[in-house]
Amino acid sequence: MLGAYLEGNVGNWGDAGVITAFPHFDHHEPVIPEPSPEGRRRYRTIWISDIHLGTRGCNAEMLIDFLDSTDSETMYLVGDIIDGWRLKKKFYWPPAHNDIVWRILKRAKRGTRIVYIPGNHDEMFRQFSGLSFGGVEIRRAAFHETADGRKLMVIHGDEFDGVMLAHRWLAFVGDALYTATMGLSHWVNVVRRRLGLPYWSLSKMAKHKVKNAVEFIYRYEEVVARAAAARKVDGVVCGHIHTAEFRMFDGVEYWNDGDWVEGCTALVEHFDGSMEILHWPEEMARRQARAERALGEADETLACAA
Ligand SMILES: [Mn+2]
Repeated sequence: MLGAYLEGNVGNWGDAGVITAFPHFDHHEPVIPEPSPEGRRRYRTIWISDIHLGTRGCNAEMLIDFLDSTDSETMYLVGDIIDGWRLKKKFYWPPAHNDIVWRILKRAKRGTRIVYIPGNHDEMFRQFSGLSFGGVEIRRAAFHETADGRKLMVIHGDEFDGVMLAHRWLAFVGDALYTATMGLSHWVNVVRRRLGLPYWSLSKMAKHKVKNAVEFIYRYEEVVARAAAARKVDGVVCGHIHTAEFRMFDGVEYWNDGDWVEGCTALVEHFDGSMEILHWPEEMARRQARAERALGEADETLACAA
């Protein structure tokens, strides 16, 4: 079903919300060739979310590197995989985005259990909950049992936007607005001075709002963890707010797998049930450093031999 995009049916899909074609991915080859799956780091479980395929923000190359370096028995796609909202407005689909869909379907074919929990940006797929396409199970939510027997609820996380609505916009107040506000502050004070009014710090107010955004994230994490506790699970895995994190709230684990727009993070479960957040840019940098070191050592050996 994801493939419907790739066959030029996006117009139909976007307008009617109906998928009309299911192309055969077997006949396609990725633009970025996939290396042999041998030698990949194996995990029991991988959680990734907030990929936002179909937007410029998506860090496709880094995600491809991640997918080509890891493998797992189960993989959860925790929502906002495809950005239907943005695609409806403007079609953007570079070959690398195809490659990601290709790799996910290929994994399913190789035997990885893939569970896709649509988020709010790909909510059009929620209507297919309970169905399976190309080996990808679509679910509204999932319950995952770790190797050491903890029960985790897996959801995208936008379910709590309603509860948080009052402060929702604050989460999106970032540095850009803060910087703009600083500029504006100058002109506001020019006018105020002319009117004989005292100095007023707009940036101070903005700073307060950004601090609220930080508080918002913390509050969000707590709300999600409490909802998990109410369902008598040991923890929750979600995405949505693009902030990879682990926290404990009264003995309930809160895990957020982050995103592939800024942070480029994934959550993994090792075979003993322990969990870890992987920061892929750092993993790539470490690998690069190792390769350079190995190259340096090889040069030295050559120099000694000569
Ligand atoms: Mn979301």
